[in-house]
Amino acid sequence: MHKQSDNLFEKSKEIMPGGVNSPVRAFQAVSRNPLFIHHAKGSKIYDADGNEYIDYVCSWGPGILGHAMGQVVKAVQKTCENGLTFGAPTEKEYILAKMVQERMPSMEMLRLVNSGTEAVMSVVRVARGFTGRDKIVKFRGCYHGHSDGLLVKAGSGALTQSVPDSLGVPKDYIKNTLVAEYNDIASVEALFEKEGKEIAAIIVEPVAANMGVVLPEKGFLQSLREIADRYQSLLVFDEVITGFRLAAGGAQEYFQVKPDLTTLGKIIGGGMPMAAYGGRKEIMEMVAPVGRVYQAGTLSGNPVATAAGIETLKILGQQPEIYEELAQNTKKIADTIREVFGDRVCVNQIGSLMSVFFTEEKVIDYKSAVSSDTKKYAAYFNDMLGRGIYLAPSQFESMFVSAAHTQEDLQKTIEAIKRIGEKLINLLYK
Ligand code: KE4
Repeated sequence: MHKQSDNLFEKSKEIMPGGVNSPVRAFQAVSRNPLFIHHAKGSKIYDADGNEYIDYVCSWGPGILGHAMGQVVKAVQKTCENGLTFGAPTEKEYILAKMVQERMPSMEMLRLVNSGTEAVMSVVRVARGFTGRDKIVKFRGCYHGHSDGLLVKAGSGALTQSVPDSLGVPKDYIKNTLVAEYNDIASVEALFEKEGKEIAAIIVEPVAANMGVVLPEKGFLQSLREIADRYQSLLVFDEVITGFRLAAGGAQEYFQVKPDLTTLGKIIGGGMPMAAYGGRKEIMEMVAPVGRVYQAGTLSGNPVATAAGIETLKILGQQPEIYEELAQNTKKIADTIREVFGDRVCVNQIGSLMSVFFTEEKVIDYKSAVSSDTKKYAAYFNDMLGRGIYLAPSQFESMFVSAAHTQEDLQKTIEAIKRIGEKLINLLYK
C-alpha cells in the first residue's frame, strides 16, 4: 500500500532530521509514516506508490488554484529560459509589488523576500527600528515562522510537536516577546498598561490558523487597532495564510481593519518560494538602502518565483467569484461534519479555511484549542486517508480548499465523512 513511501522514509530519516524538511510533514501527530508525494495535478496528489488523494493541504496554503495550474507552470517555464536569477532588479518584481499594493493599499511600500519566516523576522526588525522600542506582543498559539523571538508559545508544527518554546533560543532573545491570549482584549490591555511605552508592535494572525482555525471575535481586531494607536505601537497583520485567500485583499479587506504593516507568503508565490512584508511608507523607508534597518536576500524577488506569483494573482484577479465559491464549498464540508458529529466536535470555518476540533468546547483561543482530543483527530485523519482524502496531519493546522476542488471531489469528501462518522462515533465515543 505505501511500500515506496516507507522505503523512502527509512532512507530519508538517516540524512534529514525526521526524514523531512519541515516537522509537520513527518506525520508524527497522526502516528503513521508520511506519504512521499510523486506528483500532483489540480485537486489531486499522487504518492510514491501511485495512490491518488484529494488534497486539502494544498502545500499549507499556496495551492489556492490547485496543483500544476497550466498558466502558472507555463509562465515559470518561459521565465526559466531567460535565466533563473540575476541578483539585480527586474521588471517582474515591480509588477508583483504593484499587484500586491493594488490589493492591499495599506502596503504603500513593500519588500519581497523568500519565506513567511523571513517576512516576519524582517517586519519585527522594522517595527523596532521605526519605534525605537524592543518589545512585541504575540498571541499564544499563533505561529509566525521560526525566527528566534517568535518561537514563544508558537502554534503550527511547534504546537504539534509540543515545542511551542524551542530549545536553542537564548532567554535574552525572548524577554522582549510578550504573550497575550487570542480573542482576549483584557490580556492585551494588561500588557500595555504595564509596558505599553516599550512595545513596538502587536503581531497577530487576523484569523488564527496555526492552532487549528480560530476566528477573531467581533471587535477583536478593531480593539487591537485602537490599543496600538493609543500607545503609538504598530499593528502587524501576519497574512501569510489569509493574504489573497480570505479575500483578494486578505483579512484586512475582509474585516476592514487597516494594519500598519503586513506580512505575506504562500499564495503570493503561487507555490514558489516568495513572501513579502510592507506597510506605511514612512515605516518602510527605514529599510536599507534608504534607511538604517538592514535586511537583504540573494534570491529575494527572483524572476521565477515572481513569475509564478504574478500569474497566480492575475488569475485570482480575473476570477473574483472564486472567493464566494471557495467559501460555499468549504461550508458544505463544515456543515456535513457538524451534521454527522453533532456537538462532539467544534468546526470553525471562514472562507476556504476550516478545522474540526474533537472537543465539545467552542474553540476561541489556545486553551480551548488544546482541549481537543488529538487521538480522535488522528483516527479521523487516518480513516479519511484510507478513503483517499488527504487532510492536514495535525489537529493544529487548517484544511485548505482550492479552486481546483470539483463538486465531485466535494461529494466524495462528504460521503467519506458520513461513512466514517458512524464508525468513529461508535469507536471513539461509546
Ligand atoms: P514559512 O517560513 O513557513 O514560509 O512561513 C511561516 C509562517 C508565518 N506566518 C504564518 C501565519 C504561517 O502560517 C506560517 C507558516 N505556516 C505553516 C503551516 N501552518 C507552514 C507549514 C510548515 O511549517 O511546514
